[in-house]
Parts: sequence; structure tokens; C-alpha cells
Amino acid sequence: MLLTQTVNGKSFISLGDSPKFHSSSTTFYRTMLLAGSTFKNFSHGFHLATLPIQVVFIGPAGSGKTTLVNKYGEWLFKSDRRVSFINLDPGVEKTPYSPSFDIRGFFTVEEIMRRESLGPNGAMIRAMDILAERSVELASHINTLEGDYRLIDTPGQSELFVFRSAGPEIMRGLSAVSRTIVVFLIDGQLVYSPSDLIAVFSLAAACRLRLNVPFVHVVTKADVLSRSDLEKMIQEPEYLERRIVEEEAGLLQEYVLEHSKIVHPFLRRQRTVLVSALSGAGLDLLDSLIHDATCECGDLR
Ligand SMILES: Nc1nc2c(ncn2[C@@H]2O[C@H](COP(=O)(O)OP(=O)(O)OP(=O)(O)O)[C@@H](O)[C@H]2O)c(=O)[nH]1
Ligand SMILES: [Mg+2]
Repeated sequence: MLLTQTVNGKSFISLGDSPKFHSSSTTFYRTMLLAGSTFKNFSHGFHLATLPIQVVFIGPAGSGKTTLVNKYGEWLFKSDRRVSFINLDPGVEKTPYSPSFDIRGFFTVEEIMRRESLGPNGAMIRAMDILAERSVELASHINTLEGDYRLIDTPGQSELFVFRSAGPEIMRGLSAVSRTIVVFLIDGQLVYSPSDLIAVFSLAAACRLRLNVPFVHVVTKADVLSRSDLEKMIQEPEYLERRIVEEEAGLLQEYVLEHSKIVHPFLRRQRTVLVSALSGAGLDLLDSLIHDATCECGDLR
């Protein structure tokens, strides 16, 4: 039962048990979540820096989400930070990390296929809809996990996660309980031309519009990248435009040039880091971007 209670002159909604405003931040945030508050609107005097950072890894199938969750988690452990791993992919068979919270404890794509006589795509769609329906419950489960960082792995079929309601609902739930950021992964091996670059960053921009939380872009698999000028194309609009003119022709050139004008200002502000989960290159820069984007001084919103 929801009750309104008053602690030190502040009114808030509780679950009916005694308020634990001082002794348990988890209970406090859970009650705030159920009351429909959002993290951004809190005015309770909690210092942002004391809250766990929730990092949600999103990217196209095979872009390296699960590998990066594991490697970044190991890197954080080595830097004396406490980490919880969270798996939200009901279709994954094995994870290289031990999840503290695993959606497969509630349902798997295989179970849904069997139970509802669906194929793999239909079952994944159903799984995403269940995730959306249970997003508040999910966020409050996740909010019971200890640690400085919560690393959240998402489904391979990211388009279903982002463009159905699961992604936005879960992001709302997570943002209500603690500071939350998306790390958007781009598989560097798949960027062959300037138009590929514009295409993947347009996808990132569409995801950002859907999810409405701070984003950091990561180009993955930096150890096997053949294009040494990828970073230059990302950072320098004039250089990117020159490459588009050199490498594209006709209507496609016109179209890509127009898109590059839209994507570029956004790209420069967001910053992009090249990372190799295999060698560990770029993990320190990724960490400082995540920190900047989630601290009070952050300017990446
Ligand atoms: N060379 C190289 N390969 C990588 C790197 N990161 C991931 N991979 C490989 O890329 C493939 C996909 O990696 P995953 O981590 O499973 O990617 P994912 O995005 O979780 O995949 P789904 O969940 O199926 O969408 C695997 O074969 C990894 O070994 C990297 O930094 N360098
Ligand atoms: Mg994965």
C-alpha cells in the first residue's frame, strides 16, 4: 500500500513500511520511483557523486557490447571500483561475467518460443514487450545492487530494444533511481566509407532521441581497424566533407553531405572514443567520458 509519510518536514510516498530516509537510500529511491518522480527532479540534498553510475551498453548485433561490459568491468575492478554486472539480454546463452542481476532468471527467448509457439524474432519482440511492462520492477531490482558502477548489457537485437517501448521505459526507470548513461557501440570494422560513418552516427542520433539520456559513442574493435583516418573524420567536419566529395558521387554524395552537416555538430559535442576490448586500449578515456557525463559538471546532456 502506498502511504504519504513525513520525515524531517519532507513529505514522500512510502510502501507502507516505516520510512528509511536516512538509513537506506535504496528504499528512498524506490519510493521516489513508485511516486513517479524522476532523478533530475530530486531536491533532497543527496550528493550526485555518492550514487552508483548505471552504464547501459547499446549497439547493433555483434558490435561488442557483452565483451566490453566484461572488459570495462575488469578494468574498473583493477582501479578499485565496485561493479555489478546486469544482463538484460534474454536471448544470450553465456556471458563472460557473472551477472548480479540476470533477466534470464525471469524469462528467456527460448522459453517464450516454446510457451507461445513463436519463432525467434517473434519471441524476442514478446520479450521486449515484457521488459517494457516490467520496467519499474526491473529498475527497483537493479537499484538494490551494491557498488559504484552498474554495467548493463542489452539484447543483441538493439533495434527492438530501442525502437519498441522497452528501451525508453527502462531508461526512464533507471534514470529515476540513479545517474544513468548510454554507451553506444559502433563496430569500427563495419565503417568502410564516409557514408557508412554518417549512417552509423545517424542511427546513434535516432537512439539518443528515443532514449533521452547522456550518450558516449564508442567505436569498438580498434585493434583491427583498417581506417586510420576514422578519428579524423569524426573530429574534423572539413576533412569528412572532403572525403565524402572524393569517395561518393551523384545523389548519394549530395545526400551524405547534407546529413554530415546535421550529424557533425552533435558528434563534436558528444565525443567519441576508440576502444579495443581485447587490448584494453581506450578504456581509460571511456571511463573519464562516462565520469564527465554523469558528474554535476558534465556537459554531455
Ligand atoms: N578484434 C576484436 N574483436 C572484438 C572486440 N570486442 C568484441 N569482439 C568480438 O566481436 C564479436 C561479438 O562480440 P560480443 O561482445 O558478443 O558482441 P555483442 O554486441 O554483445 O553481440 P550480441 O549480443 O549478439 O549483439 C565476438 O566475436 C568478440 O570476440 C574487440 O575489441 N576487438
Ligand atoms: Mg551480447
